[in-house]
Amino acid sequence: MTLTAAPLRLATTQPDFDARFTERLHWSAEQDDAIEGRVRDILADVRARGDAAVLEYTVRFDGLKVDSLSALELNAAELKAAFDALPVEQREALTQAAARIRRYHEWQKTQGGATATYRDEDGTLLGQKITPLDRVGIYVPGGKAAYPSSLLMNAIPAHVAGVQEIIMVVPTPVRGSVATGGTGDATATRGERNELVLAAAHVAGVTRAFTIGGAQAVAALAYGTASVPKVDKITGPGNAYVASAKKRVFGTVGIDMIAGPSEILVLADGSTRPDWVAMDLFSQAEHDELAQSILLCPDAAYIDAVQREINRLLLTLPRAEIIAKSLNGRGALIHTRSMEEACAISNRIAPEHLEVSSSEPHRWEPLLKHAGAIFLGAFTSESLGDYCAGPNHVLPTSGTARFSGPLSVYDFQKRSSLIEVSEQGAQQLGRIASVLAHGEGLQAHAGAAEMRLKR
Ligand code: HSO
Ligand code: ZN
Repeated sequence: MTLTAAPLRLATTQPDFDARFTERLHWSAEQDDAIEGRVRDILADVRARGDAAVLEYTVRFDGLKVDSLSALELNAAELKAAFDALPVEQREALTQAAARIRRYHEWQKTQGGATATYRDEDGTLLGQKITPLDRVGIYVPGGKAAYPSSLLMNAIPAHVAGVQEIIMVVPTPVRGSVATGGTGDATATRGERNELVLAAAHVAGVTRAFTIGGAQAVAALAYGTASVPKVDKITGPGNAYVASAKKRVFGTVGIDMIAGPSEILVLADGSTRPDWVAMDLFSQAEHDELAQSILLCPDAAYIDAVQREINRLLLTLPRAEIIAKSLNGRGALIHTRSMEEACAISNRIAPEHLEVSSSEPHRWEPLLKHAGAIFLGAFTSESLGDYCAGPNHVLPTSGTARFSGPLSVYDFQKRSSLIEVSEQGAQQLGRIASVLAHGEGLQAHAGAAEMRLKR
């Protein structure tokens, strides 16, 4: 059987367009009750027994034979050693990507306002102060989903925000363990380390790491154990167990978004080489069979040309099978009446990544309201944004760009209000507060305000 990829062909003029389009877009994060139950138990166990529980789960799931968590800890010097051991080409690429990501987030920090106050007519001082979180945990998935670029995208904004301590957790299962789909009888003291991830951690300012993963690692970070310090926020992608654990510990700690499969939407006016567009559609499809790649274009002949390039290029890629499943199951090539209509449909989708592959990207950009990141012009491939353009690649998926944006420096800062009432200010505010407090039946509130009134 030969592998083919044929995204669903649709035209906005067809009578059943809305129904077919809506059906294609649909994606739901199915909640697996069995996973939820197991995660609840693991969280409770780590909360009660700390290190001992984390160790047991790591031995059981990852196949590591160690008897203390300290054997699974990496300090700053060890992370640096991983960096130093890399080939020079990788060291340079990581350093250059990190520098661009850092520079962007440093600029972003200056755009989000600063600690500031103003004074009322009555002398009352009001304002807000911005402070970084003290300590954050970054989850890095193990195995094939472990991306050094994602580590940079999570850790650098935290570092730029001024977070004092950034702790990484990354599972390093032994081949043949439960975590790698084996029988669980492996016995090694060190699992499969992803050296690029460890090196990226060094570049991004991570000073401490534990080679633990799963719900047990999330629990350790959220509750703290004798070895793993309790953090204030946990960010970073993970499998269904990790996502479920993060949702459960939310409230005890902060969390970032829960990401769905990757998405790309290309809005094309037909001026970009069709092989470029085909490869861009592949670039997100290759992440995941459930990833979604969509082309919107007012030129039917151009859509045909992209489909021809899809046929030609597919088999050149090692991940052709994943790409084909993604494009056949969730992809779409949509013929629109106009670029304006294409923009309107893009807004309905609210994609994670939106490429405006047009000779006039700035003509269309003002019409685009909902997208995690917008890539303007034929040379701006989404993959450059994934690695090194500078802005964050942790983006809202599954239409959540309607109400949220990229991971940012602001996710690692918080604001506190500042209030200083003068004696004069206390007279007027005291009277207002007193009336409202009596109305709420809260006499101590009223008393606190009234005692400060001049008799
Ligand atoms: N496109 C992914 C990020 C990534 N791509 C990492 C390559 N490596 C986020 O949607
Ligand atoms: Zn990507």
